[in-house]
Amino acid sequence: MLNRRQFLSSTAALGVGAMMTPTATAEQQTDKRPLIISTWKFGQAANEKALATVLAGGSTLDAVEQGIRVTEDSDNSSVGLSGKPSAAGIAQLDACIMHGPGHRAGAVAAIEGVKHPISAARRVMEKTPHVMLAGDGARWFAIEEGLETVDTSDRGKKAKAWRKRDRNESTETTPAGPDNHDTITLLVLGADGTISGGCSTSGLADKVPGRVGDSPIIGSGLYVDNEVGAAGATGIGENVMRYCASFLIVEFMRQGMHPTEACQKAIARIAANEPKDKQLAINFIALDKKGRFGAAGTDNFPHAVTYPGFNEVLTAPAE
Ligand code: SD4
Repeated sequence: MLNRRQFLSSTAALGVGAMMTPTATAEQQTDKRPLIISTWKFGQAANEKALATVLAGGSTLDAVEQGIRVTEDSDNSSVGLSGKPSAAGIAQLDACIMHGPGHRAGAVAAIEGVKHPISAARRVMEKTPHVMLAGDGARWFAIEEGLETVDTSDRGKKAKAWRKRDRNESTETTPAGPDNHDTITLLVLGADGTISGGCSTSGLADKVPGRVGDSPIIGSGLYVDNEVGAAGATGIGENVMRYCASFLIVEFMRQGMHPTEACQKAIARIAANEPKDKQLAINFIALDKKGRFGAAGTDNFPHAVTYPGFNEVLTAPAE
């Protein structure tokens, strides 16, 4: 159950008229399917594609992949090839996908020059006996699979340019800077109770080449348990992956917590272990098998919620 502050924040984000629309917001629950939740305002376009995919007969897994591809295609600074580069001037992308039935998962980490890392992650899950491929091997696999790639032969030139620049001129080296990180994480609950999820990111801007964040790590940036629900993260991966936060949220939901409460509880657990003045910059979304959904963040956290008849960006107030 939401407290009054959370409820007001959700309804304020909807606008006055929208308070009269099918109000999953009062209880953050709906019996409509598919139910889709994703991170940030840019998640709304991804949700719309995910919804259209299911309505056209696609699976929840198709919905995750097609939805996330929209964000990977869009011109933004934190997902896909338009994402801000690593310290060596090259975008290294992380993504994973998970499908509840069979507890299946696939991931790619620090992959370069691949337009749709989420599709590469799905191929890893479906076409290999492995869960994660990284770096050059992941790129090689994506090329073998015929996925769209771009030329990366200028990486040496880019790295050289980076070494020459005045490093003090960049503010992007601050890991918690406002525009240097974001991730699309998207969760779908289907009509038959199937749950799928995925996430995709370029990670932190100016990261040390080879750095891998939480996003492709099953249990950290994403976790799906078809009996319980799913959770996903965005924010500074180093503050998520040391706590297996998405797994933790699903386990809290297994104990009966509402997804919102489970996300809040994960933040509280992490914050209690970290220095008081540390900027955590972590945000979580979750949904459960009953169609309850929620989010929480250390800052005000916009997230997109979509189901037939409802399509809004809600804001979870800072914890
Ligand atoms: C990472 N979690 O690589 C990602 C970045 C992110 O909002 O989501 N930032 O650490």
